[in-house]
Amino acid sequence: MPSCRTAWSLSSSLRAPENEALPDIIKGMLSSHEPTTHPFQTDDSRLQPIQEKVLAGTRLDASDALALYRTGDILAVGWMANLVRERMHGDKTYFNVNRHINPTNVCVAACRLCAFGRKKDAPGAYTMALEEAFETAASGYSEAVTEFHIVGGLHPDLPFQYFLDLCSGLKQRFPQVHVKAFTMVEVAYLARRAKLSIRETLAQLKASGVDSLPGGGAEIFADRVRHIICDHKIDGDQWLETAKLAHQLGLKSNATMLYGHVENDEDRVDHLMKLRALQDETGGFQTFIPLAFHPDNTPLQHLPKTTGMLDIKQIAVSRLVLDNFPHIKSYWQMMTAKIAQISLRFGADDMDGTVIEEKIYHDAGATTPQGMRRQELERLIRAAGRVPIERDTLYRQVTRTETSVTVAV
Ligand code: V47
Repeated sequence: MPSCRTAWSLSSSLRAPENEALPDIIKGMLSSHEPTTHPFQTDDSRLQPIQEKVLAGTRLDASDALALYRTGDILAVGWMANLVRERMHGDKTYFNVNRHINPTNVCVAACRLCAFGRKKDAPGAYTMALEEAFETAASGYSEAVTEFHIVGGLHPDLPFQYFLDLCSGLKQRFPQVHVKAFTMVEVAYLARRAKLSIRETLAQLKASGVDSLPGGGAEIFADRVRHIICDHKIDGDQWLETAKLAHQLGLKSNATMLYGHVENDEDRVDHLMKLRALQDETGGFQTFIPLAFHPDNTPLQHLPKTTGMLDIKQIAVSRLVLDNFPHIKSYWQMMTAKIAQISLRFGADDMDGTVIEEKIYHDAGATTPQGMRRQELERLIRAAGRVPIERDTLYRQVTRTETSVTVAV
């Protein structure tokens, strides 16, 4: 076990690096917030060179990322991630008022990671008629939502037109609401079924009202892992290529990583590095969301659940490695509100939203509530010593009065 004890304190020359090493997308975000200046100590000498890089704003490499996963010193990793988080966002912590809509759970993929998908004739299979999806969109909390988050199964019979009509119908009825819809996996499947190129499929979705894409379906890019957890999905390269095409068409997207199943540290590092490389190219990712695997009711239910230690560490490593991603989200539905709140001091700057109705994690045994009110999200953020900022999907500040919702542009 490494035994060198190092005292960490920020000299003023290191505290405000010239930002030369930071990517352009991030430079504009650097906050005037004064980062933590108290000394910090670690017994793990592997973290010393990483600390120096973080202080200087130098990019971490794959071996640094591995060392971060392998250290037990979660406080040291968290301290560094928090420093980066405060450089970028100060105390600001984002959340949004959104509604999830899952139009169908019918899915041909039968991924071992999933408890949500059903075969067409299986008990519990459902597909919403368009009117039903519109009613779902309108139901729930009376507060005006700013985002519909739409994902579903890979349905073998629903025509592409259903998805175009779903988005254009939502835009007609709720013109002010941002439509964040369809994972890269769904887009690739729709393209195949409609016999269109992925670019043309994305262009038609955009024309019908899709404003951006969620980050799901990325799982873990490594083939070895994908063969075990989701062998009928597009592979990692196809996921990345679809994201690249979306970004080229001007559609922002998020990216996820499903962790805590059969992947190892190297697989996680590989996943982060591939996302970072694509972001260098396109700048189209807004937010990274690590998703903890929930094994209940899946074919992998013999696997243990993730621990709090891994959940927090995953947030912190993501913040440190993905230096070109503006935001790291701790999705409270998946992490629990308590862990998500703590993660706001370990690198996360976003907690996601009100959600209202969540199916994917609850089918897999999640015990979190289905939704959370805006006031409760704000309370959790304030109790973490942070400043809650309601945002829209594009991270513009939302201001509410009794009668209006205004987005700063
Ligand atoms: O792609 C499925 C994951 C994802 C399980 O972009 C599971 O803002 C854990 O991507 N245990 C869908 N995870 C959810 C998603 C998401 C969530 C919140 C915000 C955003 C965003 C995106 O859920 C799937 C898959 O990776 N998933 N089953 C499971 N048993």
